[in-house]
Formats: sequence, C-alpha cells, structure tokens
Amino acid sequence: MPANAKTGVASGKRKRKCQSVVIPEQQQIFRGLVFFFFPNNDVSPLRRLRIQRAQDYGASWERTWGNNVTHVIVDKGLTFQDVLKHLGQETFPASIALVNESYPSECVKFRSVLSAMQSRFRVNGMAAPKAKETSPVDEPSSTASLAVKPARKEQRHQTPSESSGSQHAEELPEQEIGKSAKETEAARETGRERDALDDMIEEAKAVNHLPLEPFDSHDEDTTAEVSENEASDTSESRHAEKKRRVLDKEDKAADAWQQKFTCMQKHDSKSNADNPNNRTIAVLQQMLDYYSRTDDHWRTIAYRKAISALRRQSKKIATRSQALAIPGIGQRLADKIEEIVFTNRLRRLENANATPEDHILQLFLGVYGAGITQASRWLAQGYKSLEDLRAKAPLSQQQRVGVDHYYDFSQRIPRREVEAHGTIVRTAVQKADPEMQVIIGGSYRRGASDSGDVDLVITKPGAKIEYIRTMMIETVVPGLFRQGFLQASLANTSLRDGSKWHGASKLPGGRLWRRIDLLFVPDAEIGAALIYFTGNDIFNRSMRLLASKKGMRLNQRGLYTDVLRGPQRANLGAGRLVEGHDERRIFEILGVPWRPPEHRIC
Ligand code: DCT
Ligand code: MG
Repeated sequence: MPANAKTGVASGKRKRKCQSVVIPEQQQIFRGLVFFFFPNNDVSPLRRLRIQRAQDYGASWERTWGNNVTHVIVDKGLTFQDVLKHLGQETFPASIALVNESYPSECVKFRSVLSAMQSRFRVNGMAAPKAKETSPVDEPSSTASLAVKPARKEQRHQTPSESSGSQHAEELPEQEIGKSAKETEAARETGRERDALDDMIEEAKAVNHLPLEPFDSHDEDTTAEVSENEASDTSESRHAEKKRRVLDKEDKAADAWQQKFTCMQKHDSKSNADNPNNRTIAVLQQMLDYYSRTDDHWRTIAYRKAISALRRQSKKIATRSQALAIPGIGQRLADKIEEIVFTNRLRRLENANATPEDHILQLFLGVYGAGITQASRWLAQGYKSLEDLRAKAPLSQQQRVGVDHYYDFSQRIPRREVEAHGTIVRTAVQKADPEMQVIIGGSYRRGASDSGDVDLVITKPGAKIEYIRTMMIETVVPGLFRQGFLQASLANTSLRDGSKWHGASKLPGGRLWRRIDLLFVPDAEIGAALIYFTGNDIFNRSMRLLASKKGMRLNQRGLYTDVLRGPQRANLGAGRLVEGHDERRIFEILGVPWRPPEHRIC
C-alpha cells in the first residue's frame, strides 16, 4: 500500500468508511472500467474495502445495472446462477467480464488488468469457457509479443524456420522447428487447452519490467551476464531493489493457483503479424523503447499494458472511446491511439526524441555495454557524438569496441548469416573434438528471421563443464581468432564460473562485426540450458514461476525439487536435481505440454 494514504473519515459507528488512498494516475489500472459488485452494496466490510480499493485504482462503481458495466465482481459465496437470477437473464452478456472477488486485488498485485478468463477468477457454478469463445474483454492475451529487451534488443519478424536442416542434421532445433509447425496447425484446428504455463506467461508479462529472478546469485545467469563495468548500468541491476517485490509477487502468484481451462493461446509469429493494430502498436512500441531507455518506470508499464491490450483486439481500434473501452488503456493512451490512427504518427514521439540531449542519450545508449548510467555520464561530461567518445572519453576496451562497431552491432543479423556463424564455430569445435556439438539458441531457435546476436550452446554427450571450457578457451577460441573469424573478446571477466564467452565475430569476406555469445554446457545440464538460452525472457520467467509454484526451482542448470526457502524466498538449500539433461522432460515434470521453441515468443 502506498505510504501517502489520505486520512480515512470514520462516519458513525456502524459503518466505518474505508481509508481511501491516493494512487498516482499512471498506476490506476482500472481507469475507464466500470465495476458492478454482486451484491452491489458496501454493507459487508470486506466488500466495502474491495469497492474502495477498486475506486482508488480508478474503477467507477456503478450502482445500477446497465450497458456501461465492464466487470461484474461476484462474492465468493454466490454462484453464477445467483447472478443470472438476480439479473433476470438466461445468459450472461459476453461483452461483460464476470469474475470472482479475488480479481481486483490480483490485478492490483500484478499492476495489470489480468485476463478475466483465468480459471481462478471463475465464479462458482460457471462453466469453463470453450475454445474460440472470446469477447473483447476476456479474450486471452494470446497474441501479445512484447519487446523483451529494454533497448536495442528489439524482436522482429519472428517466422518459423525455413531452413531444411540439412546443414545441421545433428541439431535438435531444426528438427523441432519442422515438427512444431505441424503442432501449431494441429493446435489451431483443435483449439488446444490453455495450460498453467499460459497463466504464468500472463503473470510474467504483468511484471515484465522487473528483472528475471536470479535464483542463486552464485550460479545464475543474469548477474553473470554483464561485466563489472556495466553491472551498475543494466536494467537488471537498476531494478535490483525492486527484486524483493517481484519475488514476493511471484510467491503470491504461485499461491493463487489456477486450474486448466479451455482457450486458444498462441505465442507465435503469425498471430502477431495479423493484428489489425500493428501500426499503432509499432508507434507505441517506439515510445515504450524511449521510456524504458530513459528509465521512466511508470510510463513503461502503461505503454506495455496498452500494447499488450491492443494485441488482444481482433478489430482495429481507431477512436478514443474504442480504446477507452479496453481494460488496460487509460485516457491518455486512448488519446494517443486515436492520434496515431488518424495521423499515422505521434507528436509526442517526435517531442520525446526532439531535444538534442535526447538524441545524444539515445545514441550513447546504443553503445554495446553502456546502460543509462554510463550514457548519462557521458552526456553530463559534455560528449556529444560517437566521435567525441572515440577521441576524448576514457573508454574501457569493451566500450571502445562498442563505439567503433556501433553501426555493426545495431544491425539485425539475417537468419542465414546466423547459421553461417554457427557453422564456422561448429567446424572449429568439431575439429578439436568431433563429438562436441554446437546448437544455435536465442531468437534463432525461436524461428526468428533475423537476430540481434549469435547465441551458441556448446556441449558434448557425457562431458563435464571443465572439459568443454578447457577445449573452448584453450583451443577453439584462440583458433577462431587466428583464422580471423573472432574479432574481439567482450565482458568475460565477470564470468565467475567461466561458462560463457562473449565477443564479436565476422564472416570471411564480410564487413560487419556481429555480437556472438558462446555458452558452455555440460551434458547433464543441456535441457535446462536450452530452455534458458532459447528464451524469450518472459517465457523463462514463466517457467520459473511455474516451477516455484510447484515447490521446485528452475534455472539454466536444471530443475530442482525439495527446495528450502526462507523469508523472501532466500534459498536455504539448493534442492535435489530432478532433471537437467532432457528439455522435454522438464516440461513433463512441470506438468505442462511441450512447447516448441517458436511457441515461446511471449
Ligand atoms: N535471456 C533471459 N533473460 C534476459 C536476457 C536473456 O532469459 N534478461 C535469455 C533468453 C534469450 C537468451 O537468453 C539469449 O538472449 P539474447 O540474445 O539477449 O536474446 P534473444 O532472444 O536471442 O534476442 P536477439 O535476437 O535480440 O538476440
Ligand atoms: Mg540472441
């Protein structure tokens, strides 16, 4: 609860008023929504509190039943039949969300208008919704594909793989991608069951601005990913103090467990491409990128929410009032949506990028390894261009590479080129040891037609990490430097366990330097590593949330059980490894159907 609570006014003994709190407008997730409670009075102290909180968060409380109601919130003791009887209706209007009393507080918890279709919000006596039964308010967030990285790392054009796989016959991903295309079709035709992971994905999106939880700081990925130099700069560490909050949230989310219910959830590229609001989303996305680069926390959330809500619409949203009718879109954003549709642009975007400082800040934010702190520092020190940085600023080796190859690193890498980098590394790796394997992960494995970098997983059946690391660091990497493929080594000093190598590579005869990451994975951990390194980050977070709900723990090394947790989910014991090797088995143990990589675009 925010600290700035207004003093509640007690009015008489019988009916004390609940304290009203002032919630900043940006956080008023229910703005524009009209709630009808059932029973629709505030006689019960608990309901009174619920109504007050909903109003604090922007909802209006409608006293009489009418068309303007967007949500009906039903007390847990009452049934769907009670509601119909009271309203004198045979059926309940499809355009109104009908939810139980836990809905508003869960939305507040996740700072997002959650899908009313989640089974945990279902009113007693109400049948599970059928596949394809969707309405503007309860349509699942199937098509939402938010940018997973704050800056630079925009996801684009994710399409199922076109490659034949002949070149990489040994690669798991190629085979899976071919198979999964069929699976997608099958799912589309049959309308696959929405599963617990879908619910987790939705909740992970709601807290998407917060860092992926590093389960064990000593062995985990997110902290190890950045150099000391940049550690203070990343969005991960910027939000470190908020980590506690998200852990708490995830715990609560995990408690509020959900049953299965039927609906169609797609997380693939096609579903994203068909959206009639794509143009609006693209413009809003630019605003979102701008605000996340400048660390504007609340605006970032508001834009994410609006984009996510727009993606769920099957019709084009053109006017302010159409936009306002959508949960998750407040008045200001509704105005912007109208402006985008009518002018095909957003003045605010131009303004946001207008000041010279903004331009410079954005330029500096594009330097590999520089976050908002470093970029702002350069700005404050008076540097105005890359040329200034190059000539005058004291730069670390990594920053210098970032400045010198600024243009290169900002270019997307076509799928074919990602494959070519993979092939060169694979050839070198297998020259050193023919049994070693190279799997292309990241957005490539999710089927993207272009990628921000080349993510390679290096492993070998039966091998331990020490063997793989030694082979790579002592033999393969130096060899790849000698042959002129690797150009620079970046940010590898902080890798305490030495399981990752970051650098830059260039194809023979090529011009552009590309960012390349090598992840060294022992055979025992390959399944968990593939899940992690395939992403996307929302998907990873969802899987972890799911594991945590089941009393387990998932990280890039494996799925663990018997995890002891203290307050704030501190790990008291590492737990027992149940599966690390088999990617599919991890899904099985978590009790969710297999999701091929290109269905992990969340
Ligand atoms: N990852 C994650 N959480 C993060 C960052 C990354 O779980 N905060 C995982 C998921 C993807 C994988 O690591 C590789 O990361 P990137 O290369 O940064 O992302 P990508 O999905 O491959 O996208 P891009 O095309 O931009 O490289
Ligand atoms: Mg990548």
